[in-house]
Amino acid sequence: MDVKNNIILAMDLMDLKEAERVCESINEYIDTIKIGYPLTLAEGLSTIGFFKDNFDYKVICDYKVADIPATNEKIANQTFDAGADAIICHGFVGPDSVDACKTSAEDHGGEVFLLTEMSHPGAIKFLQPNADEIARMGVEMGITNYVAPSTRPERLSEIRDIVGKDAFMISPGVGTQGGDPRETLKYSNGLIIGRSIYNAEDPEKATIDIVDSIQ
Ligand code: NUP
Repeated sequence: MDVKNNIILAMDLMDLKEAERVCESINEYIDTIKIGYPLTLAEGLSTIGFFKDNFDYKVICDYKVADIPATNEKIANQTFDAGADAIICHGFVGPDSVDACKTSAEDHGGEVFLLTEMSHPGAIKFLQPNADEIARMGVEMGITNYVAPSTRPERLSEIRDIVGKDAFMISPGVGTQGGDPRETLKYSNGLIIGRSIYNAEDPEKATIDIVDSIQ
């Protein structure tokens, strides 16, 4: 996936009109948006089509799919049928569950991102001890897109070593959660940024500042 300015907007505002206003103000700097449960549950699955039709964005659905294969397949099919370009799935549920999302993505000409380790402090307890294994599973399964935490550059580096230089890795945790954009891009291909942009007094200025800081 090609991401303009290496920035993916994490749009977790839950009012579509407000989300639209933010997107209008920063439209010239981004071409990829990530939506998750907050906006989807508030405004519906049709938000995917809204961003595609009105902004021509690539839409990554952060549904962290983590169920049995049969249910993962249903979730992923719904997501791609609604127009998503990619879906994020959890790895801890194991290869069969991940494969259901991967197969759905392939059937729809979409992409799957495998979530390895998460960016929040609590991820250290259960996810971090297994994240390398999750990444290795992804490699064995032929997965080429990964999500890994910008809040822990040393872990980003280790996960990059596992998935290899050609894998496409995107990283949440930039800004509000403490991750540094420049440091993150030493290992990662894209920054997932939400609150630092959409909660900023001036989202356009916040975006320009980030773009300038990574030049
Ligand atoms: O490990 C993860 N951490 C994380 O923050 C995996 C995620 N998908 N996210 C998501 O990235 C989170 O749900 C939010 O949508 C975004 C980060 O937003 P912010 O901290 O920049 O506001």
